[in-house]
Formats: sequence, structure tokens, C-alpha cells
Amino acid sequence: MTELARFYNVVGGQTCGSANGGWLASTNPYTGEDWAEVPRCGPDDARAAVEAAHRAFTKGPWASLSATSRGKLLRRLGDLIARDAEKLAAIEVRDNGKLLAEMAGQVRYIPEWFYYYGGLADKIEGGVLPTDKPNLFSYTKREPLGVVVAITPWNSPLLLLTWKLAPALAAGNTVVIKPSEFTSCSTLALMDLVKEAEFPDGVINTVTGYGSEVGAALVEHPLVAKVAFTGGDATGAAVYAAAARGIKHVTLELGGKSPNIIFADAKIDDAVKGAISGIFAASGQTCIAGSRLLVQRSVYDQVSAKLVALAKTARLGDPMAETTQVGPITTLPQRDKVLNYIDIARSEGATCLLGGKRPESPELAKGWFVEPTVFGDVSNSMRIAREEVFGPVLSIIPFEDDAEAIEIANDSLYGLAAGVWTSDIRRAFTMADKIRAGTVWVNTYRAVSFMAPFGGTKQSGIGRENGQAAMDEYLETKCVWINLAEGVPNPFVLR
Ligand code: TXE
Repeated sequence: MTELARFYNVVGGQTCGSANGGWLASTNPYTGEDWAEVPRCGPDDARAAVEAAHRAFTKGPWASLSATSRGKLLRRLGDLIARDAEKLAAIEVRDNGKLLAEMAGQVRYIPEWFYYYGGLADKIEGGVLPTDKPNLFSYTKREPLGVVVAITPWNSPLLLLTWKLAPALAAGNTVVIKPSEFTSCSTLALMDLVKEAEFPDGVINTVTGYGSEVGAALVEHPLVAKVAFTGGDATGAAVYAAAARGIKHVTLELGGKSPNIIFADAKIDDAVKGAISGIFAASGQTCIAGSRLLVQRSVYDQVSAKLVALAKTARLGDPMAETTQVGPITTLPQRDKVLNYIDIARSEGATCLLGGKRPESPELAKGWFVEPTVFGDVSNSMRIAREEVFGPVLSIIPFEDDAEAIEIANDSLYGLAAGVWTSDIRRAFTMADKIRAGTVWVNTYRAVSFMAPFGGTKQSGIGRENGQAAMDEYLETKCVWINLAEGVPNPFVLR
């Protein structure tokens, strides 16, 4: 048996395992073999990490650091990530199964978040208020919240962590990171760079392990001011309820069942490519997956045929190989969940136009692959159209006209993202207005940026990440009143 690579947590600047000495294996989804291990932490580790973060927030050098110096630290971390992009990408590919072709670009892009929020760190401004009260002067300050717990999922560990870490630090908070138990390695590798950037001890801490063993203890800790969570909706609801008991701030980025809508007037070949990238990129394991493809009935057969023909050419294989287009599913439970939804779709009467099973090639036998799968004749009431599959499974739903497209698009518990493919500018604006989603793409799909606010409506979540909007999620406003007059008026009435 080959020896497993070991990754460690960092708490209060100290490299550490878990209090109980336990370890948790991380499996490579392409080989099905364990390749690394991370500490299996519990409530004692959670407590120690929150206390370290709280000390750093209240007593350490971080609290008195100028905002400009804070920004410089963020930018330095960005530079180090850029320097080590290849190494971080390779770790994440082994741990998560995402394509190297995608990860290489993603890790090279991540520094932009640290540059952008590093730049914003010293542009956090309060205001002087106009007043209706003579002799009272008032102004506002925008202050950090305190200890932020960042809970991240397995589908894009470093990117989704960055969306939380960069604005939380820019605002002056301290952070405890709890990565997914399936994919903790790239986050722990990042901690080497945090040390090299010389962040003060305790400003960024990690605790790895299961959600039930360590995640819940973090959320419940009374010294935690905010929980920033990305994950499934059931866990999100549990985290929200636990945070509510302690009156904590939350942002929740949960799932989606995003409509990708092709009108007959669209450039059909572009739209088909957009549909493919919406569902088969990252093997469909993205919250923004365009898993409901709404197609105007007059072009339904044409779009379905072209889409199946193109999807059929997708090359499944080793995520490290440049030629691979579709990698494995990241976790075994998730692979089984996807296969189960395929059975459900069949039993509900959807027509399987492509895929629908594990690939037969012996080269892929050890990996957790599911073939790119397309279902036609899907009705929006079927479970396959209502529940998040989080895999390479597309449902095609026909519609007649704009009104029906809007009705179907909005008939969902979720509201994360949507795509619209049309050549009619008025239709583009109308659809962007009428669709309830945090993001609407027109004639493109899957564009995200550090500059552009991202988040969900309805059960897709609460709050926004990215852009200047994210800074508001990590700050609160204090109002200061200063009496400029001599003496205190009647103490028994409101001033
Ligand atoms: O996610 P969980 P799972 C969806 C997708 C997937 C489903 C389940 O549909 O099939 O969620 O995935 C931590 N207190 N998404 O079960 O449980 C956990 O350890 C505190 C959508 O893997 O939501 C991990 O770090 N933390 C999604 C994180 O929560 C807890 C991305 C997310 O895990 C906890 C991933 C608890 N009680 C899955 N229980 C997206 N929005 O992109 C678990 N965790």
C-alpha cells in the first residue's frame, strides 16, 4: 500500500492534528483509492479554533493593523497563490476529480479576489449624518463582525473558500475554515501560503472533519459572529436554524435547478454549446448547473438532436489529462445519488436520449463516473425537474411562448441562476426582469467574476458573495452620537 500524504490544520498559528488523534482519508475519485489524510476533528478542536480566532480579533495585532496593511496582506496572499497555482490545482484535481484543464485556469484566477478585496480593505467608509437635532453630531462607522466560520463544500473547494475568505478578511474579521470532509487538502495546502504571507496568528484557522462532528460545534459556538456557508439545502437549513439560536449573521449559498432557456430565434449552435457547458462542465457538480433546458417547441427536435450529437463526443477520462472533457463525480455517495435520480427520471416517464448509466470502458471502471445523460419529454412537475441532482444529467422541457417559459422557469423552489438564448434584445431584457434568480446570463452561461455579486433567491440562499455587495455581508454599521451642547436636557424624554 502506498503511503498517504498527510495534511495538517493550523489553529492560532500552530500546525496541528486533531485533539483525539484521529485521521480521515481523502479518496481520489478517478482511481477510487485513498491518497491523503487530514485530521478528523471534533468539538474540542472547534472550540480551540474559535477561541484562537476570537483572541486574534480582540487582542492580537490584527485588530490594530491599518486597513491598508490588511489590504497588502491580502494582495501578498494573492501573489503566493499565483506562484503556486499549478501545485494547488494538482492537489485539487487529485482530491476532487475536477479537470486540470479547468482547475489550472481557476487557481490562476483566484488571486484576483485577493487583489480586488485587498484594494477594498481601505475603502470601507462611514458617513457624517445630517441631523434634525440641534447640538448633536452623528456619524457612522462600518466595523467587522468578529469571528467568521466559513463552511465550504467539495465541488470547488478553493474557489468557494476564496469567495468568503477574501471579503471577510478585507473587512477585518478573523476566520475559521471548515472544508468539506471529502476535499480538505487544497485548503490545508493554502495554509502554508497564509503563513508565508505572514498573517498574524489566529487570523485564519482550519478545522477538518465531518459536519456533524466539527461543523455543528463551530456554528453553535457563542463566540462566532457569522457563518458563511455553501452546500446543500438541507444542511443549509440546519446551519441557518443553529445560527438563529445564537442570533448570528449568515450567508447561505445553496443549490439550484437553474433554467437555461433556448428561444427559436437564438443562434442554435451557440445555444447548444451553452447548454452543454451549463450541465456537463465539472460533471454537472455546480450550484449554477443549467439542469433544466427549456426549449421552444418549434426548435425542440432540432436542439435535442444537436445537443445529443455534441454531448456524445464528450471524452470521459483521467482529469489530469488535457484531452479529458468530463471527469468523475467527486464522492461515492454523490455518484450513487446521481444514478438514483436517473432511475427516478425513467420511472417518471422521461425519455433517456443519451447516457443514463456508468460508462463501460475498463479504463474508467475504478473511477466514480456517470455518462453525460440527457432526458427528453420532461415535465416540470417531475422530480428530475424539481430536485437538485448535482451531476451530468440534463432535463429538456418544451415550452410554447415567452409567458410559458417564464412560468416554468419560476416554478421552482430555487432561484440561483438562469440562461436565456435569443437574438431579440427586448426579449432579453424582459426575461432578465421576469426570471427570479440571483444571476441571469443572456447568450452565455457560467460567467462569474470577483466583481459581480452572486447568490440566490428563494431556497437558493441568502446574501451575496463577490463584488462590493459581499463586503456588506461582513460588516455592520455603528452610529456614534456626540453631544456638542453643555448640559443634559430633560432625562425623562427621548432626545
Ligand atoms: O453537502 P453538505 P453534501 C448539494 C448537492 C449535493 C448535496 C449534498 O445537491 O448532492 O448538496 O452534498 C458541512 N453543521 N450541494 O452532503 O452536507 C460539510 O461537512 C455545519 C450543493 O456533501 O451541505 C461540508 O463542509 N456544517 C452545493 C459542508 O457542510 C455541516 C455544493 C457542505 O456539505 C453540517 C455541495 C452541520 N450540521 C453540495 N453538516 C452548492 N451550493 O454548490 C455538514 N456540514
